[in-house]
Amino acid sequence: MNNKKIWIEEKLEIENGRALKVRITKSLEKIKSEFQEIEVVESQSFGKILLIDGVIMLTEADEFCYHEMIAHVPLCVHPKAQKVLVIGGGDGGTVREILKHDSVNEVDVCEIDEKVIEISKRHFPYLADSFDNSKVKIFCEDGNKFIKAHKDEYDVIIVDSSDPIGPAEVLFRREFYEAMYRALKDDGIVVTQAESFFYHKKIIKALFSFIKDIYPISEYYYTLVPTYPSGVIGFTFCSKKYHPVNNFNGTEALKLNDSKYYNRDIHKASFSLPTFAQNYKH
Ligand code: SPD
Repeated sequence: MNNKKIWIEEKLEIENGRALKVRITKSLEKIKSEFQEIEVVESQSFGKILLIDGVIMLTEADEFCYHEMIAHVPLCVHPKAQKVLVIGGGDGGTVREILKHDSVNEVDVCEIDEKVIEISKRHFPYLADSFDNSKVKIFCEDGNKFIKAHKDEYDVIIVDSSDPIGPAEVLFRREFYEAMYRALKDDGIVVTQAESFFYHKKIIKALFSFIKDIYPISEYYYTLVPTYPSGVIGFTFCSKKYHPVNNFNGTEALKLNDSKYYNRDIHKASFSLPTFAQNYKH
């Protein structure tokens, strides 16, 4: 992106001819890592924006809608999550939310691209400073390889990935979900970024075609993020024991007193899908 360009236009194969356009005012930094192109721009209405390969990862204005929901939903269902793994999440927003749960005493972060962490520390310290917490251990490794080396270890695994193109493609495959199952303790929960029910029916259906064979409980929930394609993004909820609504008593949720999106009602409501999307997980 150069300084003459005034719009970000996200055009992705998976968006099927649709694009999101955001007016930018300044290019702040752009680097090419071993894996991808990483950019930070200033925008007219959404504050700073982090892009990877031209795709919006987060904006300052609405990142909380995503990070609160990917972290608090599993951590308010699990009765005592102590050890948590984040795969991806190099901006630090998901870790910031996980650290709000007192039961958590270790957060391992497996981010393939150390440059994402570096650039986030420079431009989004209110997210990436979470990596300096003594409970956090960072592994700059391939998540697909990392997960195979861990067994019966995690209470909660959160996959905060980009889209299934490029380095994250492998994170949408059956073998990766099987490996996460083995890395979980007996009552563990996995939550993964799983795209929009408006635009990505094929991706969601493909995920559930194998998730439901692997995990006794598999559900889909969503959040609203204006700067993601269609304004909606969802998550898989894969669990060995706890159901996200039936085993949710709200006690942990009540302790979160600075959330801007997440609350007990949103937790339950986010699992209620529009009629057209209800069969995507069958
Ligand atoms: N279509 C873009 C989806 C990106 C989801 N992950 C963003 C990372 C924010 N921590």
